[in-house]
Amino acid sequence: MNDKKIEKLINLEEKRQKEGVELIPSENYASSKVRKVLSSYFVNKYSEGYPKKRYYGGNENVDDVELLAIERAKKLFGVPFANVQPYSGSPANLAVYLATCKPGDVVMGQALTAGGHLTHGHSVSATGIFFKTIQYALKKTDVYKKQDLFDYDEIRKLAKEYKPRLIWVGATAYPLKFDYKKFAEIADEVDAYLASDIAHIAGLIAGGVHPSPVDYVHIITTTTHKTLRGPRGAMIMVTEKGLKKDPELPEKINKAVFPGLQGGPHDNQTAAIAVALNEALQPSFKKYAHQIVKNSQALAEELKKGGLNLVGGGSENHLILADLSPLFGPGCGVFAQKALDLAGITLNKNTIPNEPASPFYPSGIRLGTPASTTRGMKEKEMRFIGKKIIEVLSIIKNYFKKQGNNFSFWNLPKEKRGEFIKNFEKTIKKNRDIKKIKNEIKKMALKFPIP
Ligand code: DSN
Repeated sequence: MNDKKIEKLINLEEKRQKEGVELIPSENYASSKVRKVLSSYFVNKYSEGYPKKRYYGGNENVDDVELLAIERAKKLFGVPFANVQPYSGSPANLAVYLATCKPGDVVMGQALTAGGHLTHGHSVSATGIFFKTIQYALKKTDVYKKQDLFDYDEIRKLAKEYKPRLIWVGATAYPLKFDYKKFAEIADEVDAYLASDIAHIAGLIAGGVHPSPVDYVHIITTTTHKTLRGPRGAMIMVTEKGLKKDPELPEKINKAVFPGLQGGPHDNQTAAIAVALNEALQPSFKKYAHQIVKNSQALAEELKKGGLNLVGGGSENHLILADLSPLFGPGCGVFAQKALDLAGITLNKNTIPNEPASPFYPSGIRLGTPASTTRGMKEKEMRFIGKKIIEVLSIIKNYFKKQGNNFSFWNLPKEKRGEFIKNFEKTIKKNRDIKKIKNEIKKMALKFPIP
């Protein structure tokens, strides 16, 4: 390769991924086979349509690849239908709307600020612009207690009042298991389609460590690159229950994906999805999925020991959501994200239930264990990482202390917040303890190669 600039950036990214600890719960390390297949000759092909029904010639190999991916998806999740063409999660979810609703229909989903996803009906998403969306939140009380945080009475009340045509169950920031049966009872009572977006937990379901929605919902969408550990991409599946409700659902979904929303599928991506699904069908993947949860629980325990308030009292899956407002006041997740980044620990700021600040300046952090578990890290490493996170948080605490007793970031005038964050970063970058932690993290991380 002689594109020096891109080569340099690839090398820097490789170094970052190797030397740091990746805790963003939606990220993972795909296998080298998956990465290799992504750059195979399938990258060159156009194949609008579906296997054996294409608009272009030369698709005999693409057909077989797509059929393999479909068969493997059906086997892994126990469903009668799968479409493996969606470019990623958001287009997959939009295709579900197109297949089941007309513009202006009422749909219902978990609010983004309560851990849902933009495409479950947020007002800035096409799903909230072209459809009337009702959003449900989580319980208002005892959110740090280990309990199912969904308020089913409230969800039922909203469903009965607004009669949605489509209800979403699924989240991007929910640390506990889903009770799909309860959502199904509500959807059935109002005769709605029930779609579960399992993007975050697909690998856990495939590995048998999280209950499957397959018996309860009509449609399942998932990305393929999170816990499922494949390439970026997505799939839409229809269950037996979905076929019973609407035998034409598979055809409607196929039409919604192409020609409704997309053009030519990314065949290199389809081939890599097929590889990842095969990997997920192996017994070793079950072990991996179980270890993700064990690691998440070990990390959660360490963070609790360090005094953090965790939503849901801990973790039952791959993910932890911590409220930092008792430490720093509202709106301060960004400081943890930035300081931890400088220490080689990557996670993201996130809203918490009953968020007191805003989605741009949320009060929490979201972290998880799919990527570190892929590297072979176990409970011991999680406890080490947990300790380092608490150390970084106490460095931030000291910085805040120096701003005076009554200091509150959230109370700063809006135009001053950016400047305050910049100064914080400048100071923290030079902090000796942060540098020391970064070296400790690097030393530990390098013992666990990435694929
Ligand atoms: N960006 C994904 C996540 O981090 O959960 C959702 O689209």
